[in-house]
Amino acid sequence: MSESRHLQGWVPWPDDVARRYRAKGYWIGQTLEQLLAERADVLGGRIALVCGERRFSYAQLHRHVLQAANGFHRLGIRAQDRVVVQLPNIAEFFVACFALFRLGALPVLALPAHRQAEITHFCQLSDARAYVCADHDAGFDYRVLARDVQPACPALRHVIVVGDAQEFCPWTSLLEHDGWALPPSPAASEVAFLQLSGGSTGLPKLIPRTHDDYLYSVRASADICALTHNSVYLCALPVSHNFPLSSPGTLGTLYAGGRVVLAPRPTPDECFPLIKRERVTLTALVPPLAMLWLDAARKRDDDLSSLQLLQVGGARLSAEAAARVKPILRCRLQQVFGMAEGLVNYTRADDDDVLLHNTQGRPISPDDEIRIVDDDDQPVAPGCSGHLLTRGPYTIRGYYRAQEHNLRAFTADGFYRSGDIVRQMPSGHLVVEGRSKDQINRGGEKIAAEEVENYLLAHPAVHDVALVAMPDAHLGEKSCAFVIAQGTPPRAIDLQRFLRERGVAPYKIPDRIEFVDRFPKTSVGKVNKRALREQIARRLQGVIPS
Ligand code: AMP
Ligand code: DBH
Repeated sequence: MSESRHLQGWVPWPDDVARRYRAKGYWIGQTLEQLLAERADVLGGRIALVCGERRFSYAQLHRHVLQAANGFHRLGIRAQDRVVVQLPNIAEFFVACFALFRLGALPVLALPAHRQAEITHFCQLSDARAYVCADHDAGFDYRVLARDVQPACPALRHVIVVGDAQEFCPWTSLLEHDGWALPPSPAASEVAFLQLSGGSTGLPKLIPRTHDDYLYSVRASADICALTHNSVYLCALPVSHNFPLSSPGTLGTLYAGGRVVLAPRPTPDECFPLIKRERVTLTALVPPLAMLWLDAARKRDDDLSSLQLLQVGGARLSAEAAARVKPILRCRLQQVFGMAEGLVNYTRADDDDVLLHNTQGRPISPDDEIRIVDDDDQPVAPGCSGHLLTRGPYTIRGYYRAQEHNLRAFTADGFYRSGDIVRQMPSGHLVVEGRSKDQINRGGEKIAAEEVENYLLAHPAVHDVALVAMPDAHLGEKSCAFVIAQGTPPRAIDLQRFLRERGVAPYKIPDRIEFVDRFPKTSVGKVNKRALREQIARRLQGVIPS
């Protein structure tokens, strides 16, 4: 494969490293679509996907994929073109993504919660040629969003809508013809799609994942979780999120020949009946949802007896909550500590309760390199906490089109600076102790403080702002904006409405706004966010009156 075929703006692994990963059998040269094609050949009529009352066999799913690939191709979508895909938990997500994989075009995986600000940014940053969305979901009309996004994105030629397309291109029109004029499949070493980063600076970053590296993490995850063709995976979290997509998630289930069941919402009301009806064997949740399920399971008597494994990750799970999973849900718990940039850690089936309840697992691969360092990038003593740096066969070497940021986010020798503070047990298990990145983890939804601060600074009555995490019993953390006003302070709800009107995803809108005259400063004169976090935490405890 010549260098010039590589996607511009992608940082590949050094050649010798790539050769090693191939020689070790991590990268096997199969694309994501080829995996599905192979499963369709062998498993044909077995059910792959359940979406409401619709059931797709492996063969049917793959037939739709080829039809959609043809449809995208007829629209002019070619290898390496970017297509922003923003779909709820519906079968069309898989059809669209695998069709784009077949063409070598790159889905950009937006979340349903993203709004005009984020979608415009993804389209602009990636020069997306098309945007695929649903007509509406959870009371939100994505066609209105598309109308706002399109004028700001000159490269965007097509808006494809699942459902009532109004003036846009109907999804079903992509599936109309069977003129098989598809170009050759892409190389598995190429970038397959762009995943999203929770980020900590400026605007969200895009994460280029290759077929080779992603499928390795998927296969290895499926093996660690012992998935088989009898596994039934309930996708309760948003389908495009890295956790339910790959750890081992929906893709791991399809790899194993099992069955994926899509839940429209992650609530017990939606999920418990689905678990019973489909005899679900495993699912993945973020900690606040796990708590909600535990409470609900105690109060109701749904038949959840098919459930064998509950995975919890995305944010820190308390040891107390971890200990409640087995007695209440009568299934095993697995903690999962992962990142869309790559590295994923799992507790293992044979871990004792101490490891299971108190650690976030150990890496997938013997070739995941873990470095735990102090503020000067020097290794800490074994067992001490420090910054987690990592490198390995499925961890990226750079964000997409982010040359300058990459200098800070990666070391010169290619380690990703995760921004997590961890310590490692002698067994290799990691304990997540905190975070050095300027991010709020709102129950698994990551908020880059600087991004939201910039939105707020655009308000004429805001002189300066600092966004910090505040403790929350349900979500673990919520966001609090400390604001220095310019002139008469605006009302908090006016600032929140201002962000909403600018099309910022709802989860990023500050949960609380505190007006102050000045910020505490560190010795070098930076805003002391730690002091602000402590201030709001004390206020919430009632130590300082509001
Ligand atoms: P992202 O880079 O947006 O994919 O988010 C990944 C980040 O989520 C990690 O770097 C951690 O900060 C956080 N995270 C994921 N899983 C866990 C977990 N089990 N415990 C604590 N933090 C987690
Ligand atoms: O939070 C995450 O990004 C995450 C959590 C668990 C993840 O990307 C993953 C597993 O793969």
